[in-house]
Amino acid sequence: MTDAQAGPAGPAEPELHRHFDATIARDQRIEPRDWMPDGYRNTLIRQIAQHAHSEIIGMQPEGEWITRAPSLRRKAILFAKVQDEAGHGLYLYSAAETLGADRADLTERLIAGRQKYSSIFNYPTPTFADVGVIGWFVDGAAICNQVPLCRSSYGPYARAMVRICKEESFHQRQGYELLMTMMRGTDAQREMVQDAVNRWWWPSLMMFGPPDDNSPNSAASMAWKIKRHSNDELRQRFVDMTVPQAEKLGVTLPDPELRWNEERGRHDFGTPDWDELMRVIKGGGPCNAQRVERRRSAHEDGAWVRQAAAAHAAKQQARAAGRQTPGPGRQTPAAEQQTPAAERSTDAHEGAAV
Ligand code: FAQ
Repeated sequence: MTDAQAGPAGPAEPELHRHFDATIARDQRIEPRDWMPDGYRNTLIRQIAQHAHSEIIGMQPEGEWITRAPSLRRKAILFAKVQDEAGHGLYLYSAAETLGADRADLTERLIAGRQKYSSIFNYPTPTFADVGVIGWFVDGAAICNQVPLCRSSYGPYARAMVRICKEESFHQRQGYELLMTMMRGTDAQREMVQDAVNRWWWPSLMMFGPPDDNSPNSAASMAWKIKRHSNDELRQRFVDMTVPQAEKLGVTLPDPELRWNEERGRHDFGTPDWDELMRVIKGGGPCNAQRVERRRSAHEDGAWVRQAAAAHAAKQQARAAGRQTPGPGRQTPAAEQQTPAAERSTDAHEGAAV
């Protein structure tokens, strides 16, 4: 950009817009300090916040099994997985903060029902096979959806997704390994796995969102390269990936229309119940009220941790201000310079409590 194009207060908006469009067209990343249109910023905040909320609420269905896991090994694995999900939520809230969102405000919106989270976490987990099927289907669907997000146009979101996807991939394998073990067990265990597969299959297909012809955000999100593939394309990839895994496991996917289509080189499959998806998104799923209420009470229970951390941070700041001209030989201890990390650890605490 030449100086002639930039006014005294910097470049004019049309020029900034052209620069933004050119950056997207070149497949380069938009970073927090770059100019971006309001629509791009708001779409990202909406999607990243929904994604973060999903990770945090998503700790609940499996978390219910931590105290009831059938062995120490399974308990340790499940504990680590649920803890990873807390971490994913925190990376994502941090990514939303780079866009100017306020984390406390996002949490308030979730609790007040003004921001969404994934429909999938509103279904119950009555048996331990549900833990395995969540790993296999839900983390499997998350991988299909999120690996392309590693190439999303917004830098902090794309970078957060790299680590998240590595961990989701591990989660999916642990779910599949758990189910393999159960399938080698008794008839009752095999029935338990099939029952969980029957209950989670259709809700897992709904995770990818409404069909393309009824997805109001897709056109803009794809033009901005926030989303790289359509909802239906990712749903199809998930089906194609999962069918051979189901065969190997020895379970039946509950869809009479599911079959290989030689011509397309892909599977045909039935239509999910889109009315059910809309009902669950609007709060009418089997566990919506319970999930949000649990999140609200965890947030309230964590209030004292946030207050203590804020008081600690204020004390550190006051000390640092009084020490602006340190005497000879007096060094500022490294730990005292890290107040923001101390503040962040309260959120980690709270996430872990969910
Ligand atoms: N549930 O126009 P579209 C995980 C909403 S993380 C609830 O197609 P878009 C890890 C949508 O927000 C799972 N709401 O929207 C884990 C929009 O609402 P609005 C979460 C849904 O954004 C594993 C409206 O419907 N993953 O699983 C759903 O272009 C195991 C219209 O839809 C992400 O968030 C739904 N299923 O596409 C944790 C990935 N579908 O605000 C624990 C990132 C749609 O306009 C255990 N997000 N809606 O009123 C995305 O890729 C996209 O946001 C989509 C939706 C694909 C979810």
